[in-house]
Amino acid sequence: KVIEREFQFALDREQLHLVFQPIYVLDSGEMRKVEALLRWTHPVFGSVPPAVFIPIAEANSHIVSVGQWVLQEACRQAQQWRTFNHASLIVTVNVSPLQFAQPSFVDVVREALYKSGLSPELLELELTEGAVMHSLQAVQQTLTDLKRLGVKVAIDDFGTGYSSLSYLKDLPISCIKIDRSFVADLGMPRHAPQFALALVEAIVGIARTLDLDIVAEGIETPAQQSMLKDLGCDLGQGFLYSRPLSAVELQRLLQPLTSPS
Ligand code: G
Ligand code: G
Ligand code: MN
Ligand code: NA
Repeated sequence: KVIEREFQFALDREQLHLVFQPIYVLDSGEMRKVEALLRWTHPVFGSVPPAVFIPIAEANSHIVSVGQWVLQEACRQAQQWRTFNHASLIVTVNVSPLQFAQPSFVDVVREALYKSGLSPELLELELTEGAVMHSLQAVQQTLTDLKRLGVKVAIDDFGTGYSSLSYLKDLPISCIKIDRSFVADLGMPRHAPQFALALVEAIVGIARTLDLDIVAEGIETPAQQSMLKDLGCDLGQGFLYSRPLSAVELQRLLQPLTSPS
């Protein structure tokens, strides 16, 4: 209850900020994307995890205005990196089901791009299966409008929802993110690694056929990395490579040769 009330003020009181976790091409080590992740630092409670405040903000609709801010801030930051270094780094932004269902959603995305000057193909929206399956007909129109705008769409936490797989071929999406629970099971004898292997193999096969990017989330060990590479997964994200970084830390990673100021 207190958390709920306090979160209403978090944006106005400038208690929210974004961190960015790199996503790498597994073969070359090139940084291809960064995922923007929301953080809330309360003056008394300290750092409140998104797993706590996102569901609250979703329940009271506050996520809609906060989500708009996240989009604008992520686009602004991505454009800033682009102007003085990395030309083709894609920023990915998590979009909550409620935010995605707003009739104004595509306009909000368009405005974030316009205000920041970011090129649409450098923005990718991460949607969960739940958001996509919620109202398939409305979703189809929104996804078509986003595609026309030039923005990419990824399915986040893939494999954890209850959806049929056939929607993948009917919807204009560009990327599948394999949920980190399956990555965690790889190479862990007590966690049904056979099933995780078969599942990742199947997802990679589907993604290949549909010409989608495939990102494995939550890679923590070299063993997981090498299994995922062998399975044909192109992109990876996780603590093995980098935790989520502040904008300044990420910028340093992008410009290792710049002299200190
Ligand atoms: O950053 P962390 O791994 O703690 O994120 C926990 C959860 O919060 C994840 O499911 C993530 O997708 C979600 N999350 C993080 N940032 C955002 C955001 O900006 N918007 C929405 N809707 N969810 C987010
Ligand atoms: O639901 P979503 O996939 O958006 O969740 C992203 C969250 O996953 C972020 O909060 C991030 O901190 C977390 N995360 C990123 N890499 C790893 C990892 O290697 N292991 C674990 N356990 N969590 C990770
Ligand atoms: Mn995500
Ligand atoms: Na994710």
